[in-house]
Amino acid sequence: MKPKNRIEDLGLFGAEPAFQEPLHVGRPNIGAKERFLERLNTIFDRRWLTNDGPYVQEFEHKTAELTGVRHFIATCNGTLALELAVRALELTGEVIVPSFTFVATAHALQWQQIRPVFCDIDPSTHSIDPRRVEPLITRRTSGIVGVHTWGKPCAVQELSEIAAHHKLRLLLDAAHAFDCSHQGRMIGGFGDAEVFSFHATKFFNTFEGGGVATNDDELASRIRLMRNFGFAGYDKVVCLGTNGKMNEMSAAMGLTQLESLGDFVDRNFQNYRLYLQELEDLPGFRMFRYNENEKCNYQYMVVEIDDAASSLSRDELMEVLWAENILARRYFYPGCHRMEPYRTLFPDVAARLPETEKLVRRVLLLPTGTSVGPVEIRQVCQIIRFALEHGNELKERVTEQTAVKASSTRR
Ligand code: T4K
Repeated sequence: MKPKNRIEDLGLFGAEPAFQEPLHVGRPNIGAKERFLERLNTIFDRRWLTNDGPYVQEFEHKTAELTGVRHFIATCNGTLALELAVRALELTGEVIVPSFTFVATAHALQWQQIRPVFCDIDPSTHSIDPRRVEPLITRRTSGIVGVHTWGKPCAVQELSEIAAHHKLRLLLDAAHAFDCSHQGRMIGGFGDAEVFSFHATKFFNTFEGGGVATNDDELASRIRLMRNFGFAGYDKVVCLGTNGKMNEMSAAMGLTQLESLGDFVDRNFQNYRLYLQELEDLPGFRMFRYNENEKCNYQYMVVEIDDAASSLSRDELMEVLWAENILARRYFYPGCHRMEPYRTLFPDVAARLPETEKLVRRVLLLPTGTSVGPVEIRQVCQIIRFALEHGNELKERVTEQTAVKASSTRR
């Protein structure tokens, strides 16, 4: 990999991209492949593929232990886990939720005819701002959903107090926060229940998968029933349910990945530190910081670009990076409230989400995880630094290029 030291070295102007293979945000962590394959063989030998099999039970036991909860119910994905928790908690009417989240958080509510009432975020944490929750509570409100964005715990104390005071349920979307802690307690045991995602792109994956963690015995048994069509035994259905089961292959992947968790965190942490060291002094750049005194998976490398102080906007920089095969992402652009069906259902809601509106235009996620190391990160950072140091020149060149293209099309 050669450094890009001249404008004409950039992929944006037709040069070879810095990376032959795309550098993704969310390239899966794999772990010990041989251990997984051994487990796969065991699955075939046992001929037990799904429906609360031995690997799922072992996986639930281990994840309950790791998250410090009495019950961990494994599911086929995080979205289904959210839907099950919403239903089992008997949420109805309106639920307060941040708009700055993956759209699954809002969909899990709307899917069940519950109105997501979008709340603004605290710009310093990127999570729901508890100070803005109370004004949104109405007679129809039944709960609050907080999201531990990027794995950094949201304001669980404040949200718990508000929920208790107004007799509301508190559900936490912990999709990003597996193996993270808050004030020394593992994420999983806060609120009425917490929901994890084990999607391929997550720090810890089971191909597709998820789970609900809770200390509420009754809620846990309701979710277990609902996860399996409401069956309480052969031929006996006791409630409405769905198919939210995790299969044995996913659980085998989960058990294998649990054995490598420490390695995943170490790599992410080293990557995080290197990005900070390389980029934190850039004008207009704000690096999202984790609390290093807590357990954290460091899975998301998040920067904010303030175009008033930086020579390139977030989108301009992203274009430069994509042309180098560095597929940086702008999660959760444009915000749930600007996606359908919410955009049509609640056309005026953007006005009360100023911080969300600002953040979706600034945020950029850079590649990290076990498929990325110091060599790649130094190259990514060199390109970012070079592009920002030559931002004006770069924009002029793009304008010239566009003008040339336009005139040749006219001809
Ligand atoms: N709540 C929150 C706060 C969430 O962030 C999510 C999911 C959920 C709930 C719902 O949980 P799940 O139902 O998904 O378990 C991705 C993921 O698909 C999604 O799981 C995740 N959040 C979200 C933040 O990111 P996309 O549409 O950006 O991902 P995708 O699948 O295009 O993957 C990103 C990049 O990763 C790809 O460009 C290529 C690379 N990749 C992806 C896969 C699947 C690979 O290299 N290998 C792979 O196998 O949403």
